[in-house]
Amino acid sequence: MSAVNFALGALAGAAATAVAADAYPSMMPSLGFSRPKDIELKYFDIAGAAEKVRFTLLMGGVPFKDTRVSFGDWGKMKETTKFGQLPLMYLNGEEKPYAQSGAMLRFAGAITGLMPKDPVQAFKVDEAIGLDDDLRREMRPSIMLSYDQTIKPKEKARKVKEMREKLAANEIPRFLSHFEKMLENSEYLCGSSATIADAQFLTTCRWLGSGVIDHIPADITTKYPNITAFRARMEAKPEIAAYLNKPK
Ligand SMILES: N[C@@H](CCC(=O)N[C@@H](CS)C(=O)NCC(=O)O)C(=O)O
Repeated sequence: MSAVNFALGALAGAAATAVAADAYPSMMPSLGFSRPKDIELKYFDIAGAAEKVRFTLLMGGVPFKDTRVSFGDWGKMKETTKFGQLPLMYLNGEEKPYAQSGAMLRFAGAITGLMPKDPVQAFKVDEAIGLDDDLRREMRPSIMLSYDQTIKPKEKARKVKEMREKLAANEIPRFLSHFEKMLENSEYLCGSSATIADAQFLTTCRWLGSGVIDHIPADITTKYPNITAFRARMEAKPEIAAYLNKPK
């Protein structure tokens, strides 16, 4: 192919891409590779590790089967699963699922276009996700302790309270201040449009502010105006609003 033909081909390709983008915006990210026709996401009937994936698929307009597993059924199901954990994702009705919510999040980002293809932009998104992972890691010891059956209830309650009060006073505000700053001059964590990092951070904001984590005040995120506006902006997205307002 001559240089001229190559350039014309590239221009024609760009024009066709622009037309397709207008006509079928949700198809755009899948150009050049196949998007599965059928996606099933299997998880417990809670937000937990799957909500960020659900939010991403919803925002990207990718239909998926949102299967919920009851805790009662989990006991016998656990041994049959890939790593003994949920969530699991099934593509195109295949018998063998994929595991790991972080991998599912990036996959969902790739097929929706909510994970930037540009390496530097993707770097920023992964950086924000890493920060959110760090915040969640800080929470983990007190969460695990609250499920520990080997400690006397009174002693456990005392320890959990002590740990959570420290988290609410120190670590959580420290992380939230970083996110607040990231949202100072942009509507989303990594710029003017939502990415998978926003899907994950929205999940964290909703969890921290849910009032269900003992000793973590439900207003812990509302002291931050940028985070509060971010959460409202994300929750107002039609697909997310419809999902959140769906009667349980
Ligand atoms: N790194 C995994 C962690 C998965 C995980 O810890 N799943 C928990 C629920 S959030 C689970 O399946 N717990 C039930 C069990 O281990 O029996 C991921 O992100 O998918």
